Amino acid sequence: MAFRWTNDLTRADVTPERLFLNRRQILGGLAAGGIAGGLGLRAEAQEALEPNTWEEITSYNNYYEFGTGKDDPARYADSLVTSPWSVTIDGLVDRPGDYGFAQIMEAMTVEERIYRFRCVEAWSMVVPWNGFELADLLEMAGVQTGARYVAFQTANRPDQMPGLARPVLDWPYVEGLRLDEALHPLTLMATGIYDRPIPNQNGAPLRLVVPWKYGFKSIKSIVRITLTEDEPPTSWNKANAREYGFYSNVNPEVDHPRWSQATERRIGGGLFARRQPTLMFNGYDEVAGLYEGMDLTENF
Ligand SMILES: Nc1nc2c(c(=O)[nH]1)N[C@H]1C(S)=C(S)[C@@H](COP(=O)(O)O)O[C@H]1N2
Ligand SMILES: [Mo]
Repeated sequence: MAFRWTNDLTRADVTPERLFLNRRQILGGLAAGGIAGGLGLRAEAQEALEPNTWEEITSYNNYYEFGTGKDDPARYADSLVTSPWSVTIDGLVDRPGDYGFAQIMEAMTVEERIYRFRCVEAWSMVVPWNGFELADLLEMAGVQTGARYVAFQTANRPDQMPGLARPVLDWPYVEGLRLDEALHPLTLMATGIYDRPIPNQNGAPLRLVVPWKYGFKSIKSIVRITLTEDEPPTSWNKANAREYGFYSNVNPEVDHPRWSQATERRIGGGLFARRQPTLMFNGYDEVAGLYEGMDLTENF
């Protein structure tokens, strides 16, 4: 008689997918918060931080220097030459100059930061960045008293960036932060994703990541950082000041003039996934103190 395999497990025995996906976090929670915290609320609270896949993070991008389609950067950004690379740090600093990428990496401590990422277009991801705190880089250059803002600029290379042929934005792409925002420990200079060098379409070799602000503040492929006394111009604000403010903090209560910001579509969630609620400061409540006393409807 031939051996006949029988399935001794039923669907009821399958580990609930949610718990399976979060087993690392649950174990982490057990260590940090005890049994109750580990198995209950903690697993629920950390569920949202399960990172997107490498494929999702590197194939659905905004990087208009390579075109405005979501798949244009993945297709065309290979042409960007990222080595050698240097960042000019100037303005109100003690040690202005060109800092080579290797020189920067030697001086900085790279760590992993798993951050929520919320685009102003109302989609979101969770990205496991590798990077160092912008504050450490600024300290290397020596911020002078009188500096109140930090201006950033992306590479401007028409021969390597086909999107620059079209006047979609006033090139080069520029961004800015108030100095206290720039010095906040959450503010990252990302150099990697999933422990691999950051791909060109995500802003190689180094880009800003400000997780409590809309994605367009997180400027890519930075070649210049300037400490200034006055608020610097920013690309999307220049393009449409009514729709894009200087602050651009994630705020579910302040809608974009053309769409709601109350909810977001999580990339990779599937076609029929429910939109999830957008969190104030994208869930990073620790930055609230930076905006105390400010009207965030006016300073959007
Ligand atoms: N230089 C430059 N930086 C940029 C952009 C851009 O077009 N050019 N797009 C911004 C926008 S709108 C978003 S949402 C994020 C997207 O980052 P990602 O492609 O790594 O997800 O990059 C931001 N940084
Ligand atoms: Mo964006």
